[in-house]
Amino acid sequence: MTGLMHPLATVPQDQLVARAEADPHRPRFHFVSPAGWLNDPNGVSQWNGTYHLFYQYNPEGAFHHRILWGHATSTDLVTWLDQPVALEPSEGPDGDGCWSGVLVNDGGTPTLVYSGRSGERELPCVAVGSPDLLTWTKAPENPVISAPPAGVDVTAFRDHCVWREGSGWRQLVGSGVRGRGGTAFLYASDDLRAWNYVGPLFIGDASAGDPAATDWQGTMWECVDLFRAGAGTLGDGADGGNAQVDALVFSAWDDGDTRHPLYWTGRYSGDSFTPRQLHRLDYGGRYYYAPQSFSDESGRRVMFGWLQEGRTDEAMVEAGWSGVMSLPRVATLDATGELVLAPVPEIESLRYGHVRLGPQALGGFTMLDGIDGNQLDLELDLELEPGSVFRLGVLGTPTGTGDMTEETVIEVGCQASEGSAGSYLRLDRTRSSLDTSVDIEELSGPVALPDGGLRLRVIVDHSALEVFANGKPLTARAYPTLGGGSVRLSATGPVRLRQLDAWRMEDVFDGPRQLFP
Ligand code: DQQ
Repeated sequence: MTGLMHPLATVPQDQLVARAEADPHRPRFHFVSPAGWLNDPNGVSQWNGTYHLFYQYNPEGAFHHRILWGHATSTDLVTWLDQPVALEPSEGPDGDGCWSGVLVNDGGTPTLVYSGRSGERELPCVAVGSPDLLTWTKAPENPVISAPPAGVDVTAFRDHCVWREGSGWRQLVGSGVRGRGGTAFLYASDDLRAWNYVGPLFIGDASAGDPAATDWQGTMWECVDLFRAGAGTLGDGADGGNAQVDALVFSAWDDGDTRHPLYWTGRYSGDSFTPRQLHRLDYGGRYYYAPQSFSDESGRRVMFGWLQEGRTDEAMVEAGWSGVMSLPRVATLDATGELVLAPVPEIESLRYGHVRLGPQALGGFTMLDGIDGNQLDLELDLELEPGSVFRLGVLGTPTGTGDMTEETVIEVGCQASEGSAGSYLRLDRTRSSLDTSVDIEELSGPVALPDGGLRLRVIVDHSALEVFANGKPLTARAYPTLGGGSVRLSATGPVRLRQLDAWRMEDVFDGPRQLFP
């Protein structure tokens, strides 16, 4: 621990875990840090069968400062075991923080590439792990790249994507070219220590579109993540749907503002990426930030993201914890060349207390009897007629008159006719909480409803909410004050519920956790 305590470290460290555990908003089947602050997923991987989740961690309190790498392992992607802190700042290039990075297999040696922070400077560093990945030794060569590319005025320079290519290594470092847009700089190396600058993978255009738009590219790209997404279309129809599609995922950042995760589809070849289409990765924007993915031993592309808080900095500090890791998601490519996201099926092992409803027509409010609470997994199969709207209220507190004092509403609307506004998914949090200090901004995005068909998955874990509508995710946070967990359905216009399956979900942590396990 640092000798000097941060002014926000107002909760004594020995009380942080108990404080965090007592918070009704704390998720029980999503990964959260033992207490204190959590942000980006790092070094996500599977090594000899075991899944590793490292994360940006401040055990001093629920604020972003002097970041370490927390570490947890899992054999099933469901339950997690806390492991000792993997990386901690030390005198040198990471003296002020061990920021985001990745894990690679260097000929059998687990190796981390991360951003060391010293003052305002962030530079790539390397650490080598013991065979069990529990102890890490920093490379004497750190920083392994001594400065951003010469002659380029960069907005920032951090976060890494590293892969084996041919007989060498390649690395992307997230950045932005001032006055132009976000970018990822490409480097090559034989040994992960000496890197040659290749060039920008490509440079985004920050002047394209409205900076307030939900798909604005930002002035810097954080947490760049390049991977082969599968065979599909690059969008021009000329490829017959059989083109190799690569995805470049990044988190659009601007001047300290974490905006939203986006991805380009296109083709990585040679030393550059030819972008074809830009998409939103999650309609929750900053509530699913800094995602990182890996290919697991079965070949699935598994992705984690950071669910930021929607409450004030003071409320986080008071709560003793901040930040939730998303459930791991599998990413696949659909026929239109867009990513489809779904929680890994392993999560279903937490389900109990099954209730089924349908088939039936929906109209006014239908309460979901037999299932309520704030740890739920709901699967709905619906059919919407053009112009109709379906609503699912969760985390509701009944008043006794049929109304809800608090309620978080997921809404899906079906396009009325050709040429009218398209079908959409929307989250209405205006009545989520009586606490007026929490964020209630509306979140939404387009969703295709072929023949009116909608597969909706809604996962509620206290303040964490993950919604998937025909594979389009919307992640958010909600902070009801009354503790209600009612669920109800309603529709305007003809909506048919083919089937609803609902389950309660088990906790994944038992027993008290430790800040430093
Ligand atoms: N958070 C990290 C950075 C990254 C940002 C610092 C994204 O490495 O750019 O904790 O949330």
